[in-house]
Amino acid sequence: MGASDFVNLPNIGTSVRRKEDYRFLTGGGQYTDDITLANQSYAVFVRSPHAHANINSIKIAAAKAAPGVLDVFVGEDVAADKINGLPCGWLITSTDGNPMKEPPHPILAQGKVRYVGDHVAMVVAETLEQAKNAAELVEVDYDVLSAVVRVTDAAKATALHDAAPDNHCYKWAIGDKAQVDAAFANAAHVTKLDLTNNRLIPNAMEPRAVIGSYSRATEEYVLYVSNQNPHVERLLLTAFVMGLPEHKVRVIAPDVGGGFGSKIYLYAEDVCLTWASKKLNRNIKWTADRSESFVSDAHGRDHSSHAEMAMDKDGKFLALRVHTDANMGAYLSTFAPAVPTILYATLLAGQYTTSQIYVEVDAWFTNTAPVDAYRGAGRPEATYLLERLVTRCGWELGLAQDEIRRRNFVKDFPYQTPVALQYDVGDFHALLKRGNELAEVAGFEQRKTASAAKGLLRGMGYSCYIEACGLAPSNIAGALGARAGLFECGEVRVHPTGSVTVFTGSHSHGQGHETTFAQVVAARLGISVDAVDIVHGDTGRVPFGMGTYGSRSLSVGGTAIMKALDKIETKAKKIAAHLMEASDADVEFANGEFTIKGTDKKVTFGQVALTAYVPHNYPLDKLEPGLNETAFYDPTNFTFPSGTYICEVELDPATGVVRVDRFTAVDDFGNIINPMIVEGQVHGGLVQGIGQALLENCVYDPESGQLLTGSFMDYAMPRADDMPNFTLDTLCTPCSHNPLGAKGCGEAGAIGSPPAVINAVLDALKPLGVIDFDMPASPSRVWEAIQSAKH
Ligand code: MCN
Repeated sequence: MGASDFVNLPNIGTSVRRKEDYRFLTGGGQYTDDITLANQSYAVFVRSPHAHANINSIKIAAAKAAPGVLDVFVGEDVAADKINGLPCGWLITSTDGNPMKEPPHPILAQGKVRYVGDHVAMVVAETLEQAKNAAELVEVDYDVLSAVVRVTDAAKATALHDAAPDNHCYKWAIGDKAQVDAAFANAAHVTKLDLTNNRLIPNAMEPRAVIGSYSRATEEYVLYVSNQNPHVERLLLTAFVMGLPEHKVRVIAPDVGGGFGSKIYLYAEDVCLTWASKKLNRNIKWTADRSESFVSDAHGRDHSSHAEMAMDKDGKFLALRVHTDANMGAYLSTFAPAVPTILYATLLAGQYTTSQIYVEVDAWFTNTAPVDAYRGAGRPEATYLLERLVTRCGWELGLAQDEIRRRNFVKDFPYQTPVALQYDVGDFHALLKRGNELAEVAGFEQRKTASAAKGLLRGMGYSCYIEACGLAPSNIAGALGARAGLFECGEVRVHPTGSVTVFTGSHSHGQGHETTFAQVVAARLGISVDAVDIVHGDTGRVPFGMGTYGSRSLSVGGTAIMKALDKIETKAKKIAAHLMEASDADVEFANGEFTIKGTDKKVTFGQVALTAYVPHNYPLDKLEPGLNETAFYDPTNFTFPSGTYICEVELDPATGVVRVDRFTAVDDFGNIINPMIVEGQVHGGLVQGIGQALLENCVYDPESGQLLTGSFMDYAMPRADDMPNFTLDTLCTPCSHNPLGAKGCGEAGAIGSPPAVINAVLDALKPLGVIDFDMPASPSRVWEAIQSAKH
């Protein structure tokens, strides 16, 4: 079925209420920490208080003797059982001929700690209280070493790893440097900008949690874990770390209270608890407290970049040159190398026809928590850089923010960028036009005058983003050097009474798949949404899956389900043909009914389902009973959502307080299954993006390497009263290569919004002489910028 037929089916494009919400709103959700297994014990981790130190000794005798303690483990215990370090590095290949440095990432530290929060020992006791008390008795003798936290200082700092004496991890580049340099040499105007993309701490509402369980009877492990991709977690755990046969490990990711990318990797705690559950023959639970989450969840962003745009005299972009230093933290996290490379540099063409682009990335180790994917992963960093630079180009040439963009938009599709991606569809002019209308741009000057009358400044900022999601086409990822393919799996099981259970490799941790995937199935089969259940998050029930990240679930996971439905329809037509004594080729299926063209014969989907399992006069020699199909789907391209975001801020120059007064977002997500859920996704993304731009900032002390923003007292999360009422709209150019015509929507808000906010802040501050500013635009930082511009 093609996208144009699909979109006209009942239930598609309808704001069906979320099926999962009754469970969540009535306290019926079951998160990992809600699960209590028989004979359950509790783990507590002893973590490094230092950013960088050699470990002289660890004394555990007193802790072992403490009441209720089952055992205390250190790095040597794990190593003695031949447990490998966490997997890293295999996603990309460096491009300068020097192999990427992939130093070991031990499950528990061995001889050295490299960031505050690094795992030193694990205490397991009968109760959580006892485990906590015993952890206090573990004595670690450290020799403190000097620490480095900023990428810009990394090259000259004390080495974290023997394998990387200058703390350099890898170099990666894309584009033709010689051609870019030549274009710069002939440019009428060059705009330059230095930018920092601030480090963020993910802070999902549910902290990470794990239960390790082992059965001596079946020799099987079960790992309950708050995770976004249980099959990948199992693969990494068994094949890369523990050397276990995969079929002996079941990973269950039950209800998960948000992940935002921070729960796609295998963490040390997951391995420790799985390993120790067999050693102690006990079920063991660990749940991070909020302070632990701050220091030990993988962080996001943390780029330092220099960008230059070469233009002709009319502001037409000729070439873009970017150098980025990316902070990888103390160890290379599992998916981290892909973030500042294939997910970042390939997006730097943006919505524009810049014909030459060269991007060079250096990745560095520092004494900070490992950095990995966080909502958008690389794409917010690319969009922030490009959209800040484009606004600056406009200022320097005296062109309005929308005009400089309009002059450079891609108009013809498909469009091949100079940095690997091929955009299939889009209409950037239409998005900008609609954005300008909804944002009431014509009335801006009047609003600015009204603000001025109150002693306030007003500014307006644009961001026209495009992102690549629906990760991933394995062929494109492979061509970019990725050493792993990606696809998704869906199984559709039709029951005899015509209800349906779908097993999907996608994992919902807030995105509403139990509703939207059910809408897709109900629409195709002509049954009610309530007759469809979606099962996810359990390697024991779902055949296989690559999980949820990169806004891929609908376009990749949903399409896998569509492919399984194609097979269901083909087989169901055969059964219907048998029932109606006709040829398969003459059977048509629509609205839950099978008919024979030109006759009044018909059978319902329910009749066919029953016949599949309770065959009567069934042609068993020609047709198997049952109606249960599985499909795997690997797309041929990414999907490319795009949008125009326009932010208007009001700023008090006396206090530096910035208030977002208006925010308009017009997105193109292709065909939409559930507008209400999509709107919710956009709201969430916008709040995260505006949070990064105004409030959130992870700060390590540059001398000691201590995390200074280690609680919500110091790390400012966005709250409802920091946000305006958003003005939202969507336009649609259907994705050309999936049968849903859908593009991803889960990250767009976080990708597109930060530059819109900072461009607005700078627009307001420009009259005071402030022309550059790094996120977050917190009151003290804005006030300081105003003061320094005065002197
Ligand atoms: N959808 C739709 N029509 C479209 C596109 C999507 O109806 N054209 C629906 C989908 O069916 C799905 C939801 O919108 O119910 C999001 O779909 P999609 O864009 O495919 O994104 P994913 O489901 O793959 O979610 C991943 C994305 C990412 S990468 C992050 S990070 C993120 C996000 O989703 N983390 C989240 N949104 C989150 N929302 C919550 N509540 N919690 C998180 O951790």
